[in-house]
Amino acid sequence: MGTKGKVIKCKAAIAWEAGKPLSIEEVEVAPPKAHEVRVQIIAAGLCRSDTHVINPKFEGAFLPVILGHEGAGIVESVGPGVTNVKPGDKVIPLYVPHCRKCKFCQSPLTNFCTKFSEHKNPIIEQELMDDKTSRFTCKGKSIYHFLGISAFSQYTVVKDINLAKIDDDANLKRVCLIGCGFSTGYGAAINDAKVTPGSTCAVFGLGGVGLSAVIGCKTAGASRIIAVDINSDKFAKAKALGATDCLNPRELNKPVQDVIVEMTNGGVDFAIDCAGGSEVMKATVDCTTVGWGSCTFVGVNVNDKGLTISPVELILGRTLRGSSFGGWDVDTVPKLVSDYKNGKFNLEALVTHTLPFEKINEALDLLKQGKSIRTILIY
Ligand code: PAD
Ligand code: ZN
Repeated sequence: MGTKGKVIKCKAAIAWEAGKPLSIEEVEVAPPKAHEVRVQIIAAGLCRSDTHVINPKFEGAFLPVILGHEGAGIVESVGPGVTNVKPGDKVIPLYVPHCRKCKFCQSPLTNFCTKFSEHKNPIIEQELMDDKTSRFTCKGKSIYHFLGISAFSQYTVVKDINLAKIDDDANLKRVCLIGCGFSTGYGAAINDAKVTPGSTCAVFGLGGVGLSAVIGCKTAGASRIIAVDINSDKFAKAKALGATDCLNPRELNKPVQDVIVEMTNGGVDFAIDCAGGSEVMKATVDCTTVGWGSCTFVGVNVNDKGLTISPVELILGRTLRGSSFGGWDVDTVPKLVSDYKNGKFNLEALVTHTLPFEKINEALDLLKQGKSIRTILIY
C-alpha cells in the first residue's frame, strides 16, 4: 500500500518555544501540492544557523517550527507539475531555491533567487509553502517550515525548485553536509573569495563552515592558511585539513588582526569570517592587506549590529563581500556530490558524532558547547 496522496504520520523534532529543547512528536505531513515534493529524510547534520531561530534574542522568530536545513533523503512522492525528480530519487534539499526565471537565476554572477528572500532576513523566509500554508500539523496545530526544508522530520515537503537530484549511489549519511556546512565554507573560499594559488588566507571560526573554508583555501592552493578560533580544541583538525598556523584571540596580548598583519608582512590576501559578529568582522577587514585584501563574510550573529567601516579602509584597495551557501545552487550541487565520491575532498573529517535522530537535543548541546563539528543524525 503506497503512501502517495495520503497524509504520512511520522516523527519530527518541534521547536515550540525559544530557548527550550526540541521535542520529538508525531506529526502529520500532508501530501505535496503542485510543484512540491515529499521527501523521506535519511540523514541530517546540525548547523549553527538552526540554533539562531530558537535563540531567545532572535527577533521575529516564528514558532512552532521544524528546523533543519542540512539533510539528504529520498523522494517519496511528487505533486502535479514536478518534472525534475521522481519517487525513489536521492535528493539534497537546498535552502537556496533556483526558479530559473528571475533576473538572478538568469545571471551567472549569483546563486541568489527572488524566491529565496523577499524580506530583509532570509533566515525567516520560506516558513510556509507558496500558498501560505504549512504541510505539517502536530496536535491539531499548524507547524512552520524552516528555510524551505525542515529536515528535522522523517518526512518533509519541499518545493521542486529547492531540490538537487544527486547520484543514486550517493552516501546520504555524508553528503547531507553538502546541504549546508561543507558547501558554504568550501564555496566561500573557491567561488566567492576566489582564493588564488600561493596566496595567504585567514579563516575565522573553525566550526563545520570554517573548517570547510580551510579545505577550500587548501584546494585553491593557498600557501599559508591562518586559522582563528576562541576554542583551541578546534586547532588539531584545522591543521589536519591544511591550516599552517592557528591563533586563539583569547591567548594573545594584542588584537588578533595585529598579530596576523605582523605574521604576513602587512596582512593576508584573503580573509573569511565563518564566526560572525562585529568584532570578528572588524578583525576580518583589519587583517587583510591594503592594495587587494579580500574579505568574505559568512558568519551570522543573532542581533549583532555588524560592522562600521571607514571609506579609507576600502579606498586603500580592500573589497568586502558576503557569501550565501558558497555560491552553489541546485545545478552545481550534484557535481559536488560526484566530486566527493571521486575523492576530491573529505567530508569524514567534519563528522565528529553520529546519533539517532531522537537524540537531536544531545546533538544541539554538543554544538552549543563547541564539542562537535558536525553530528550526523540518522533517521
Ligand atoms: P559553529 O558554531 O560550529 O562554529 C563557529 C566557530 O566560531 C566555533 O568554533 C566558535 O568557537 C568560533 N568562534 C566564536 N566566536 C569567535 C570569535 N570571536 N573569534 C573566532 N572564532 C570564534 O558554527 P557553523 O560552522 O555551523 O556556522 C558558522 C557560522 O556561519 C554561523 O554564524 C552560521 O550561522 C553561519 C552560516 N552561514 C551560512 C551562509 O550561507 N552565509 C550558511 C551556514 C552557516
Ligand atoms: Zn546552515
